[in-house]
Amino acid sequence: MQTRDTILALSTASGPGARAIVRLSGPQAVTFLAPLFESSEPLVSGRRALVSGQLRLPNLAPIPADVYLWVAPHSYTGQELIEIHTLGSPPLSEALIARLLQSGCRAARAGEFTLRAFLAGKFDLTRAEAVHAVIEADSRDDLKRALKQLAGGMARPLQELRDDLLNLLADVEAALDFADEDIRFVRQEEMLQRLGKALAYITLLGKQLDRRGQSERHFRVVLTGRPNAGKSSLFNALTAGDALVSEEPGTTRDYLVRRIDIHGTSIELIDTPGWQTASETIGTQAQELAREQIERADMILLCLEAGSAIAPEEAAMLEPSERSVVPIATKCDLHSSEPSFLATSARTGSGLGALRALLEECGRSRKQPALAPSLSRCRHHVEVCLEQLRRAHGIVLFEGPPELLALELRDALGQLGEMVGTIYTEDLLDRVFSRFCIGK
Ligand SMILES: Nc1nc2c(ncn2[C@@H]2O[C@H](COP(=O)(O)OP(=O)(O)OP(=O)(O)O)[C@@H](O)[C@H]2O)c(=O)[nH]1
Ligand SMILES: [Mg+2]
Repeated sequence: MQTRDTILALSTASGPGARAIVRLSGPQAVTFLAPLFESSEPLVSGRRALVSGQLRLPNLAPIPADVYLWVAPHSYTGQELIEIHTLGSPPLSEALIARLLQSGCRAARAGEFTLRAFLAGKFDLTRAEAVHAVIEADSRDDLKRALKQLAGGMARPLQELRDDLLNLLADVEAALDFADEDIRFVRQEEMLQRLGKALAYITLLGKQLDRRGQSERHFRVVLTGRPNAGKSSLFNALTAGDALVSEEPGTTRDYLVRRIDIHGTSIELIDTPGWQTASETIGTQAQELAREQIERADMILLCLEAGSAIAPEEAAMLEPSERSVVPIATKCDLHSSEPSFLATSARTGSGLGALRALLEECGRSRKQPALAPSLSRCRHHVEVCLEQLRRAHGIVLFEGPPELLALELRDALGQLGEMVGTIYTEDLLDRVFSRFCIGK
């Protein structure tokens, strides 16, 4: 993996903007920038520097710029790293990049800055993927999860597990070396106990990954609207559920979740209490929980009773926004006039086919959450590792050959290594880092 050349990329979005940032990473970053940059202060002073000055580019007047510099190995990439912050003008960025390329920089490939950080041992693969997920997150939920992973959610406990297994392997191998002398380094009971601990741990890890993955897999659709709008009836009709329904407004107090499958598309449907101004504590709590559900939803079905005028809070929800809000006319069997929204009746079942088709379509075309590839990659390693540890456990239990035990332990460690990226192949790195955009 080539890291000796100096790479560069525009790391702000291309096009006009307030500021443009050009990043350089590599052993010659300062050498390449120095001839183009004039300042009264020296470029390199200490581990980190911010220097203001002017860019001197051929046939252009001096352009004000701020240069941030991190000295190796104290930077994101572990190399000399420079960020040139200047005016956000596309012809200017192009001229600057062209000049730097001429002097010998190379254009960075997608994710190459983060790849260098990884290769410099700045973080492990699961964190690299988390960086990608943070950049790509397009919902608050996605972002929260990605930030959690970035904070080292997986790396540290995995490290502990690897240390335990490495110690175990070392003991088994030591015993192999002295096999002729019939010395027992670790008693069978202790070995079983240590393996049991590792097994419990990796099982737990698998569960955690599952839980994280679960909310990623389903398309979350929340039913909301005024009290008595017919939300629970629609929920029951779509899920064959048994949510309470009555003519009393305020029937639903707590939200309800049911999973449905429409031609292979998994949808999580959530019934919520009607909007209320109730001041009782339980009502307020329930409203708070419902709001949370709405915030986490991929799609909101706003239930509007056919024939009743649109209330201001309903109109507000229908205003264009980032959220996907779909108005649904309910109880259409009670009204003969043609509603302007998707007309449904929980009682007669009319319009439910169209609603299901809409849910299926939206659920299917939904963008993959940013962490999904990382999760499924980790899941695979966890499963294989679990299988190997089970076999190792069996070998100890039935006093099988220690050579085989060492082999299983080594393979299990290999899986963990691949998961965090201490053992990696170029192919894997390519797959992970090519998902990044250029400049990251
Ligand atoms: N005729 C007819 N009545 C309906 C239909 N859907 C719901 N209703 C009636 O409308 C009333 C309220 O229905 P719910 O499903 O409980 O309404 P909700 O929006 O869940 O109400 P809250 O939970 O109180 O906010 C009940 O009496 C239902 O029987 C429908 O499609 N047709
Ligand atoms: Mg209800």
